[in-house]
Amino acid sequence: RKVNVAVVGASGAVGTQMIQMLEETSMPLGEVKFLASFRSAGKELTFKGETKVIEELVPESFEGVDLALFSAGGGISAKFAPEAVKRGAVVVDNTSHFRMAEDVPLVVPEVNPEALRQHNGIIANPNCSTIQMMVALEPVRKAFGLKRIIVSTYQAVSGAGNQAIEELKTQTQQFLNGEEMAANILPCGGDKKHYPLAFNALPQIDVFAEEGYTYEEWKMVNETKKIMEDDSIQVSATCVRIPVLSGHSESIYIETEKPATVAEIQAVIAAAPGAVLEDDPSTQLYPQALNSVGKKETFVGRIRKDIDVDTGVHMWVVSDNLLKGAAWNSVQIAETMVEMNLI
Ligand code: 11C
Repeated sequence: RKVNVAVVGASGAVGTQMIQMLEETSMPLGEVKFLASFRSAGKELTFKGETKVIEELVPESFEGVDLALFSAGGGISAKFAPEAVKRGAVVVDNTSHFRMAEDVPLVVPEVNPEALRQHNGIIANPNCSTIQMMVALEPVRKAFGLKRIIVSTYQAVSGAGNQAIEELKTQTQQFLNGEEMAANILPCGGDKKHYPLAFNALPQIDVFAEEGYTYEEWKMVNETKKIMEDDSIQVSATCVRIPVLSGHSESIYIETEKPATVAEIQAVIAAAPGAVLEDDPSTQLYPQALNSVGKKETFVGRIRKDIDVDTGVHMWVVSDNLLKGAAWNSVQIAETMVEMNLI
């Protein structure tokens, strides 16, 4: 059976990659339509060599749609995802709006595909920085148990959208021209102060929340426990934006239940679905943001034991935040659901 698809938010940084992932998907596609709010409706895009006009998003847009991929902000998902479900569509939502709702599965297909069976119409795609950490750590958790995670991220600007990408490019040019850098968006559109990202590192992604952590940091904490189905795992995060266009990098420290050697950790990661081991200090092989762009996998390297803690291990984890972190994970969820006869 062919799957009729609606993409909500096709002109954004994630939406553009969503189109690419749908062009490459193994799912049998029926009609594919692109939807956006009044402002972007009428714009044209190319899908599989054909020109498509972005239609205005209204509740009736979802008549006859089997799969709706949302990536147009939490407010749009809150309003229109239930409308899509009401009309019989399965929604894969890339925003944070439904992620922690009890009746909404939060899925990384390599980690918890069985959670998809509990869906009530909406499946949430986790935050990009959480997804790549899950791909790297699930094989370690399965083999050796996982007590604790301390992660510091080095996140690319594309996670903050197209306007933020443009802001970084402009600031870079301004800096090189000896001009003052204009900052109106980053670190976070929703906060009062703005700082340049070019030639800088900003320890703020999203707004501040409880206990001095930002929402991005809380997402990594809460989503990890939900995806790994274990509230006892201790997680804390520091999320930092750096002047990289795409590819999030993460320095991850873990404490396992059972001690494991570097070779044992390398072996389980090398064998894990979706993960690629790039770890050889003797040839300076390690994951790099630039090399991850356009790839669906999560790259893991710099695996080494902590100097003091017997069960402590450090690693460096990199993935394309717009692909595995967003568009690919969403389409992969849909492909998995088709395979499981859930769409
Ligand atoms: C970033 N992780 O890199 C954010 C973007 O909850 O889906 C994704 C926000 C989200 O800025």
